[in-house]
Amino acid sequence: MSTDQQVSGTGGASATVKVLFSDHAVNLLYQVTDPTLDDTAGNSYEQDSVEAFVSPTNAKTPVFGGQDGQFRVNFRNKQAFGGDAAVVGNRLTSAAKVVPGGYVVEMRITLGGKKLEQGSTVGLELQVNDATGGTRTAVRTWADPSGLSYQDTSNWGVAVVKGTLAAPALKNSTAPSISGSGRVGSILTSTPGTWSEPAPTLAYQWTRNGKPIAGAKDPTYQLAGGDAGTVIALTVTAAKDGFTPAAASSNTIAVAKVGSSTSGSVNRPISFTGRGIVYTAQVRASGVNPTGKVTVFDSGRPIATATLDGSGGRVVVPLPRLSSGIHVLVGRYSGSGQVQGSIAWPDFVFVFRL
Ligand SMILES: [Ca+2]
Repeated sequence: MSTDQQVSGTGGASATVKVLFSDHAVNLLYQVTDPTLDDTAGNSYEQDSVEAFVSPTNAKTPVFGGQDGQFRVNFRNKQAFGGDAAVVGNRLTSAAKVVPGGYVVEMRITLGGKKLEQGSTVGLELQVNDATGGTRTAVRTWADPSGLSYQDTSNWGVAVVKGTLAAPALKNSTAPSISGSGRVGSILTSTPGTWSEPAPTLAYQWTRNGKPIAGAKDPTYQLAGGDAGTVIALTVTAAKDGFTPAAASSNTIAVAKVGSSTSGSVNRPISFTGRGIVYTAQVRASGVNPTGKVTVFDSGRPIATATLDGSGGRVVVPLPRLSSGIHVLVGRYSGSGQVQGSIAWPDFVFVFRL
């Protein structure tokens, strides 16, 4: 675009301007033709400078609304603002460079949270101030011939977004981390890591063996029985308006198996050869339903095995026919991926010959 509207003076400095919209900002590149550069005036608008007038809402009001701003940058990159400084004062990033026959200015102006998409309209005016000998001798604009752009937005031009806009992605700078003892019942704590943009909105999801744990969405996590013998980690997702969200995962913590206790006894302490005997074992593990096998040893020799069905740790082990005499029976639980093994106290059965 070019500053073809002569607002005051005759001829004078002019600019061609490239306008590029990114997801939540307008980016401007002014190439100014002005062979004699002057910034001796006290008023910044009387120095050789370019201006952008930006109305994210494009409301065309006769006075500035809260989101409307005037952004001025002189050929030495000195900035000045018009509008509500508390709203627009931190929206401008600029650079300037003197080149043969004039100067170049880059501006990036964010739009106060307005998210652009194809077809979005933004109120926009572009201006060049030409200074000579300490006074402003010419003003040229892109669209507004009124000379009132600094107070009346209704004659500003309109920029229409063409094409599609790709939101820049947030990036993780420092990975999240988790710490804790890794014992069932203890609490894991976390730090969320750091991200490429300040103050993103963070979402937490704890994982067990790489899969999300239902409802575990807080910065801390108390290890439950079901976590025993698994690997826990945390995924943090950072989001911010105008950016594509990003996720990063923490270190992992291996959760120790829970301990168990086993008790067991025969159904009759005195029996006879040829009569059936069963050994009933009870395996207990805090917070975990034990699975695995119980093997019954007779004076150190394995004689029968049964598998826990996962319904509370109780299992009945039918024993083979026992010879006459005293038998010392011990049930041994083999443990599982989540539970450590354990051994019952001995139980005795006296078998008499019939
Ligand atoms: Ca000049």
